[in-house]
Amino acid sequence: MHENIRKSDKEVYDILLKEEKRKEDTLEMIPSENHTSPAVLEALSSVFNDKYAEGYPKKRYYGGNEHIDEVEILCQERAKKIFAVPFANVQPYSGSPANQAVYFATLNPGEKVLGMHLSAGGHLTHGWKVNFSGKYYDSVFYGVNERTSRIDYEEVGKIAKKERPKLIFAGTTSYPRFLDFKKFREIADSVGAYLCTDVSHISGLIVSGTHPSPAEHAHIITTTTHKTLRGPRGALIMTTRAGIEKDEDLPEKIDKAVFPGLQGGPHEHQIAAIAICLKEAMSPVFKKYGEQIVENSKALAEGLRERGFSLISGGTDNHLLVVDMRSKDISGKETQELLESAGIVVNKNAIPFDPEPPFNPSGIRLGTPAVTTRGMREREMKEIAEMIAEVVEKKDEKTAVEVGEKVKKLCHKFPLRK
Ligand code: DSN
Repeated sequence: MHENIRKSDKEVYDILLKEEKRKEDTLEMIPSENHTSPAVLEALSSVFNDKYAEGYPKKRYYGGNEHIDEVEILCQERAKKIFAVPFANVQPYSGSPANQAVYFATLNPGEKVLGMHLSAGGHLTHGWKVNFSGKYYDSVFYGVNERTSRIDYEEVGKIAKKERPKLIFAGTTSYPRFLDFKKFREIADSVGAYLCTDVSHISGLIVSGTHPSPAEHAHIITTTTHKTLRGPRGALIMTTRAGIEKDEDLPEKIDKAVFPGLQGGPHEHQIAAIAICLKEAMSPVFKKYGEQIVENSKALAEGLRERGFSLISGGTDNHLLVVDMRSKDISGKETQELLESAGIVVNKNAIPFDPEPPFNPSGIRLGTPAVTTRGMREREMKEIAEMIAEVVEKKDEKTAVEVGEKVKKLCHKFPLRK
């Protein structure tokens, strides 16, 4: 493996082998990460990398793009089919630029956007004040209900009526419950706003039928392609039929916002890899994978609850859990560090209404997409819940290292390279 890298750059080769070993030997439980297929990784290192292709298929600024056009059109067609939408731009480099392009297409600087507050589970690009979206646009927020930790749609409606945003983002990074896209659309319609659903975290669940689709409700859909969708790093921006009914120029505005508004040459190796991941996601095997992600998430939730952990909103409908570590008298940061010593990779995370600062928040976020890719099921989730409990209850490095041996054994039963 990697013979060319080994011959040409031993330093990078050695680091790469260490990263491969780290992945092989640890449980990846960050909900936004996954293990991509060899086909996706091969496409990323293919000759598609070499080509400049500013513009769009059949309208490029450089020659020699006949095959690049073929692969980009194939990717667009697959995206439209799998998400049941009439238009897709497959060029965004990643999720943040995809959302930035949505702002360019729908708002003028200074106009108002309503998004979910970061501390309640939203994303930086949904209006956070230190992000471009909060600096160059007038951002206001909705959160979750303090008692239930769930979105209170009536409250979101009231905020929308008071603030009258021109764009509403419905999308989350650490919200364990279904999103009600129909209700979001009613709210958007009540103030004449565009509704953009950023489904980056859940797009793999949507295409496998385990989370309701936004296709009938949103005007615009954005998603990264490397989370539950299990593809390369990258993103898609799609407009729905409703989006085009609201604004027939929306597809053109989005294309122009991506190029030349925001980006230069598209990463065609990334686009080829997205095309491959979309084909993989159309298979019955992927449907089962999506179902198993959610089954595993529920099993992990049950295992943790049985061991006395407090879960934000009481449980999960999707691929992730947010755990309030105050239930075990330990901070999110300390939990992350101890679990990492045991080979369980998680991220510290704010909980709704967190009294602690973001660098040392009260919670952690756990997700099942990557361990499900390894083939693990409910039984292993119960085992993982036990191991997490052992580490955080004992709170010492020695236990963490001992549990680390069990983690390694479990990982080796479910190898990444089969
Ligand atoms: N960084 C991503 C996540 O971990 O959820 C969001 O962009």
